[in-house]
Formats: sequence, C-alpha cells, structure tokens
Amino acid sequence: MRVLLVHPSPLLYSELYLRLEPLGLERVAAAVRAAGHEVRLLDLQVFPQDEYLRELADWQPRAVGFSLNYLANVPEVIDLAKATRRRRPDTFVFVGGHSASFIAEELLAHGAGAIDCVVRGEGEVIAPRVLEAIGDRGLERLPGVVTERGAGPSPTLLDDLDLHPPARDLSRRRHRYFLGVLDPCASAELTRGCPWDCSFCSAWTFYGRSYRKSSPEAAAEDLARIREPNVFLVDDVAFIHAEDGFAIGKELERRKIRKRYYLETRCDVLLKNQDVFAYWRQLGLFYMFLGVEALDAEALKLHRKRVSTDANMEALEVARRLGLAVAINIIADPGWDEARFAAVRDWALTVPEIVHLTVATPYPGTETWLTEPRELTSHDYRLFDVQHAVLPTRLPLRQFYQQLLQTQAVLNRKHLGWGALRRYGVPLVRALARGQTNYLRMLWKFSSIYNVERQYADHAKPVTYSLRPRRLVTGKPTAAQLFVHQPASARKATAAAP
Ligand code: B12
Ligand code: SF4
Repeated sequence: MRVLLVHPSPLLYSELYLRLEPLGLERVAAAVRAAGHEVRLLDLQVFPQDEYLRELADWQPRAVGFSLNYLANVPEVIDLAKATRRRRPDTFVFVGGHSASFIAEELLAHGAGAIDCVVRGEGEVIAPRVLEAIGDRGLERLPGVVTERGAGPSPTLLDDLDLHPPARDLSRRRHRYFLGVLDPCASAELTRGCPWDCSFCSAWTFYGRSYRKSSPEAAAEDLARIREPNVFLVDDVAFIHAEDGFAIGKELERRKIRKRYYLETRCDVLLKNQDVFAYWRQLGLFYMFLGVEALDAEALKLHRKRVSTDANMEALEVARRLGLAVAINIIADPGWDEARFAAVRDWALTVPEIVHLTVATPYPGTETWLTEPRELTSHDYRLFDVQHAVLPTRLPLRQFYQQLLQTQAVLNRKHLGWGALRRYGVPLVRALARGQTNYLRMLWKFSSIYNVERQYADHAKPVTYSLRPRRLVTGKPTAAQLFVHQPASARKATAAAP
C-alpha cells in the first residue's frame, strides 16, 4: 500500500542553529518499506504545508503517519490530521514519536476522530504491523497501539539496532539540513537510550532506561552510506563504554571513512573516557555538546545530574585540551532573578564555549511533570519548547524574557555574526564552496528570532488545543506512571505474573 510519512514544521530552535533530518521517521520508513509497502517521506521542515495537501491529493496514500517528537508540534499535527480526514476520509491516519507516546489519549481526543491510532514507543517493529491491521478490530490489541476503543500492551523494544538503517534516500532537499557550521549535515545513531535518570529529561523514561548499541560493522556501513561530509551523532550520551567507541572507530579507519562529527555526552563520561574522545578527535570529531545544566551543586542535585560542579568544569578543560568546539546548556529556572541571570552571563563571558540557555519545563514524560509542585501558567503546547516559561516567573514575564535573551545574546556576540566569521572562517568557506548557505544565512538572524516581544506575545495567542492538566504524584512515581517502554525489571515481573 502507499504510505506517506510526514515530519512537522520546524520550531524556534531550527530557525537559527540547525535543521536536522527526521532520522526516526527514516528508520520507520525503512521498516515499512521492507514490509513491501510503497513509501514516501515528506519533511515540513524543508517543504511548505501546501506540499502535503498536494501530495495527499495527487499520490493518494492509503495511510499517513505523522512523527510527533515535540510537544510544540501537537497543534500542527492535529490540524493536518483533521485536514486529511476532511479531504480523504478513508485514509488511515496514525501518529507516533517521542512526545506522542506520552500523551496518546489526549491526542486522540483532540483529533475528534481524525486520528485512527497513536503508536507509542519505537516505530520500527510495530509500524508494519499497524498497517497490516488497518480495518481490523484487533488494531488496539497490538503492543503500544492506542485507539479510541482501547490500548494494547506496552510497546516492544527493537532488539537489534542494526535492523532498518535509515531510508535516507527518501528524504528530499537534504542540502537544507545543517548544524551550525557543519553545513550540510546528516544524522546517524550509534547507540540508543540512556541509563541515567535526570529529572528534567524524558530520554530514559521513553526507552525504559535501556541502552542498546549498533555493531561496529553496521554503524560503519551506515556512515559509509552518508554522502554529507558532516554527521550529527544523535545518541543521548555518546561513548558511555569506551570500548564500543573504539570498535566503531577502528571500523571507520579500516574503511577509510572520514567525516566531521558532532556528538552529545555527559561531563563525567568525557572525564572517564578521555582517550576515546581523543581518538575520535583524530577521526574527525569537531564539535561536542556537554550537558552541564547548572553551575551550582544545589541545582545539579535537583536535576538529579549525578555529577559535581568540579567534574563539569574539569570536563570543559579536557574538551578544550582536545581542541573541540563545545556547546553547553544551562537550565534557567523561572524563579531566577536579575542577579542570577547576571551571574550566568558573567560566567558565559569568561569561557570560550557556546553557552546556551533553556527554560526549566515540566514535560509530559519527565519526572518533573509528575512532581514539580509549581502550577503551570500555560497549557498551550506551543509554549512547551524550553524557550518559553510555563511556570510562574519571579520577575514579571516580560522582564524574565529580557534577562533570558540578554544572556542568550552573549552567545550571539561570541559565536554568531562577525565573531563566527573569525572563528569558523575556514569551515564556512568550505561550506560556501559546496554551495551551502544555511549557516551563513542564520549568522545575522539572532535578534529577529530571539526577540522579547515575540516571546512575550506568544503567551497571548489564542489556544485551540491545550495540554491535559497533570495529576501530581506524592512520593516516587511508579514505573507505570513514568515509562513508555517498561524497564527490564518491570517486563520480567509482568512475564512472571500468573
Ligand atoms: C536530534 C534531536 C533534536 C533535533 C531535531 C531533529 C529532528 N528533525 O527531529 C533538534 C536539535 C532540533 C532538537 C530540538 C529539541 N529537542 Co530534541 N532531540 C534530538 C535527539 C538528540 C535525537 C532524535 C533522534 O533522531 N533520535 C533517534 C530516532 C531513531 O528516534 P526518534 O526520532 O525518537 O524516532 C523513533 C520513535 O520516536 C518512533 N517514531 C518517530 N516518529 C514516528 C512516526 C510514526 C508514524 C511512528 C509509528 C513512530 C515514530 O520511531 C522511531 C524509531 O524507533 C533526541 C534524543 C534521542 N536520542 O532521541 C532529543 C529529544 C527528542 N529532544 C528533546 C528536547 C527536549 C528538545 C528541545 C525541546 C530542547 C532541547 N534542548 O533539546 C528542542 C525542541 C525542538 C522543538 N522543535 O521544539 C527531548 C524530548 C522532548 C520531549 N519530551 O518532547 C529528547 C528526548 C532529548 C532529551 N534527552 O530529553 N532535538
Ligand atoms: S539528560 Fe542526558 S544523562 Fe540525563 S537522563 Fe537525559 S539523556 Fe540521560
């Protein structure tokens, strides 16, 4: 059957720093294609919405699957599902992805009949089975599937990450994907999941704290297939086990695969496994994101980062010694006052790293969603993008945004505009020589995108779809409340149950 897979439009982030290929959807596409279906992929980050309606009318897919990794995209996906139902009532509409997995029932309710099912968890195993079950009353008995009639058992993990390498051939306009000066940039996955349990993050709750890896051969084969010279390694925490990083690296060396890489890791992992990062530096590692999150011990404890401020600072030193470009994130709490912002600003000016700020946000799927006692000030999905405050701010809201943006502006001064030309002149010239202008075009866009009035005005927009109010839990949340994929211990207990 004809299956159209759709990724929604870009949000605030992607307007400036990066735009990345929809890797999860490409993996689902590979699995669906392997099951014998004709598949097309449409990424609305690089195509206008009209293109979707045109493709729906001209190609007439039997099924449309939307990827919903980000809450801020919920209204768009619901509206597209409704438009699909109006235009082609018999088209089967399903929705999957990270955020969709945590809010399946409320998506169906907003869809008011326009969404046939929500697929929770990883899509590779289940998507072909969903398509097979179209029109079948047993649809909702499939693992991870939720319909208006009921829900199946918890989703099954893909046991072999080597299966279904991303169908990159299906993504069009690939030259539009970039990550800062890495322009153009592809994405790849070497490992999946995270064994830590930070309270603000939903990576561990989605994957049930599991951690899986590709074989060195499959990882190298996937990287060999990539035509772009730059690659974003999307692993939640890169090189947790040094030996795996070395094994993949050796395979890349053997096959003479040379790219420039960006990856994300934890400070304690960098400290423990310095040698593997140094080795990857030789293989082309160029740019790294370190999850610092806070500059004081109290906040680190609150985020359950399980790392000390000293270790964080030491890791920055190590990254500098390795000669890597480093970006770090600090979580700004809505309770911050001017002095607190000023302290971060002062610090950001003294370090060479790209210091980025996000706003503490209780997301469905995170532990803080269940435990953060402060009342939400908004239930507008579009504001849940960690760039808006959805908890009460100590400063008046407009002033909070002024402080936030003034602090973000340090990044602008150091790493965008003329500062970037000084720093990244050589890679920039290389990108231009290839006809790539994504990065160049965003260098002077900072103030039109990060704009106090724009952020503030977003709060006054009429809201069509609202997040369901949360129910706080007292004490420690249970596995059932937290996880999409149940952790191994819970799975074993269920299997053993009479
Ligand atoms: C790359 C990435 C991005 C890219 C976006 C790339 C893109 N075009 O999708 C960028 C950098 C822009 C980004 C931004 C943000 N991200 Co992000 N991002 C990731 C990251 C690192 C990798 C995503 C990925 O490719 N994963 C690998 C693929 C294979 O998995 P997947 O996409 O989840 O797809 C699987 C399933 O979800 C499912 N699936 C997906 N689509 C579909 C569709 C159908 C029909 C079906 C059936 C199944 C299905 O099947 C796939 C295969 O198993 C993840 C962490 C992670 N490891 O997943 C965080 C992550 C998804 N991001 C997260 C967050 C918080 C954000 C930000 C809000 C802030 C931030 N600081 O990162 C912003 C918000 C952006 C926004 N739009 O509002 C959170 C989750 C957010 C949430 N709960 O909603 C994650 C989990 C990181 C984390 N540790 O908390 N992100
Ligand atoms: S923030 Fe990083 S280390 Fe913490 S749980 Fe999420 S992915 Fe793991």
